[in-house]
Amino acid sequence: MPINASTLQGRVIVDEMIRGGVADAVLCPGSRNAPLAFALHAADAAGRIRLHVRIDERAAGYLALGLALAAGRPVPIILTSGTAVANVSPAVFEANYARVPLIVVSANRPYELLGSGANQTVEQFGLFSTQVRAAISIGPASDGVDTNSQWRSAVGRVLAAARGARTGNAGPVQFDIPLREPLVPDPSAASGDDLAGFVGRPDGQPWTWAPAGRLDIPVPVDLGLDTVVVAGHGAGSNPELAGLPTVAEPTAPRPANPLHPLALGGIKPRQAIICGRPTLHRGVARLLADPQVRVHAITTGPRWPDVSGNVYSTGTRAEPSGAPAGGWLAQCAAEHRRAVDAVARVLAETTPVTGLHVAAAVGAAVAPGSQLFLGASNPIRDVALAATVGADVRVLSNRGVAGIDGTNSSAIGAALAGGATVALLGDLTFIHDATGLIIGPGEPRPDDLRIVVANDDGGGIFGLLEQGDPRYGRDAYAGAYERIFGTPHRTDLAALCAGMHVVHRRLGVDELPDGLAGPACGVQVLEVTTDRTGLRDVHGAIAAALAR
Ligand SMILES: Cc1ncc(C[n+]2csc(CCOP(=O)(O)OP(=O)(O)O)c2C)c(N)n1
Ligand SMILES: [Mg+2]
Repeated sequence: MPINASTLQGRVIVDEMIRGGVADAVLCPGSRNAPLAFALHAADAAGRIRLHVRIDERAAGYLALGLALAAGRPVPIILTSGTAVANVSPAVFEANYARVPLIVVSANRPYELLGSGANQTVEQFGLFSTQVRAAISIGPASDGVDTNSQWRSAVGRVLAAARGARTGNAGPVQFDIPLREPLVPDPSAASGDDLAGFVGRPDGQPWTWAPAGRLDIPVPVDLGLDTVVVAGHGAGSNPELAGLPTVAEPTAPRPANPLHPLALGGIKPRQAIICGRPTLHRGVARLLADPQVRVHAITTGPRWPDVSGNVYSTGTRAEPSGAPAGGWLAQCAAEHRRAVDAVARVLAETTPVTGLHVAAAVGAAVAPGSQLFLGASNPIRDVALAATVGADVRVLSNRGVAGIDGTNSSAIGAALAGGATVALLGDLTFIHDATGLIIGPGEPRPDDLRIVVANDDGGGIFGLLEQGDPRYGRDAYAGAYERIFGTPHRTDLAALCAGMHVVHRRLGVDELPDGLAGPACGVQVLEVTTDRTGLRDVHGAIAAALAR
């Protein structure tokens, strides 16, 4: 009995993705995507791919993102039609701006049903608009028509676009596949890997070999000017700049010559070299906006950041001339020390435990060789300000659009692909992705993921922004601040974790070193109670200590 067309299409697409380098795939249940689901299950059983099944598409999208981020290879997420597709939008946005090869494989109704009122049928092809590198579709399979090379070459285009093979710009891709019924294999049809003659290239090769190229655009930079490097998210490695004082965000390569972000207030650079995309510090933003400062932007892809419109030159690599003055380097080193000491002194003198204390403890305790996944909002800022992270710890974070969503899922993906991982996140970030903690029986689970939640019962960051300034929000609109920005939730994290069969422990900040050193036991949540009411004062005290 011949294999029905949709079943064959599912098998060929999965086979070609594996040949093209896909090692993990995420699947959410549905009927329309059943041919792909069967094919993925068979490939997983044959040991050709690792399949992760999840219920919530938003969480699943972020799981795929975390897997792709840590593994550095494309990860497809396979979805049914309708709102399922819309639910991966957050992960697609993040993948776009963080340049992560996430492939949304959206099963569709045959296109002639669009607009007919057919159930669960929406205009989903092209839904992601400017957010994807490419939106690619293939026609529905038809019995007896040889479309093998069309399908396999389409998979090749999808993978090349996701990797940025021809652009230097990896990112998300939509692969929309209309599927006709029957959506299940005929019971008497041959085994799960029979391709009915729709075979790939010999020796497991991909149909189209498309190696990823690199952009190489040198720009001259005179290092004789007093220069700082600001290394942001997605910064490549720039050995030619290693000797320069560098304000590095936690996800940038660890600098040889670090400059604390608060040290910028005490120096007067003439030149700044942006590497990657800075996202965190207001002092950096002020420096880059200063018209007296010559700004170069060095990025690995086709885009470069220029928020204030002040960039003087841009390329993918600096071609240096001259050498930094010894006095300048000494001054930067001294300001760096002063800032590090001021933060440490103020934290030692502050009684309520803040996220800064937790970040310092986590940074010191992360085991060498493991990963640190940082949540948006204060945790990544706290690490930048108060923590020293070992050079052999790989730091990851969703800084593309800095959402507080999907972080548990991303950290789980990173741990599944990259091994032992500590995640540090805020309480709103944690509960926002509660469904991300659900890992069904039999699904691959991280061996060692410790999610540290700094729980200040709300959004502590707003206390540091204009909204939390006593002159505006906090006092002027009594009562409003806490409800509309603080957003306390009183969630019982222990009960939440219990419901999802996730180990939960409540620790004091001084117990974190032990909590992070103990033996691996799958996914654990380590909750530390923190205080956000005094956060603004702590930051004020650090600024005052530095001004002295
Ligand atoms: C999806 C999304 N919604 C809203 C925001 C705006 N936002 C930024 S930080 C923040 C509060 C985060 O609170 P929490 O995770 O507890 O960290 P904390 O600020 O307390 O350290 C919010 C709501 C966002 N970045 N992303
Ligand atoms: Mg919080």
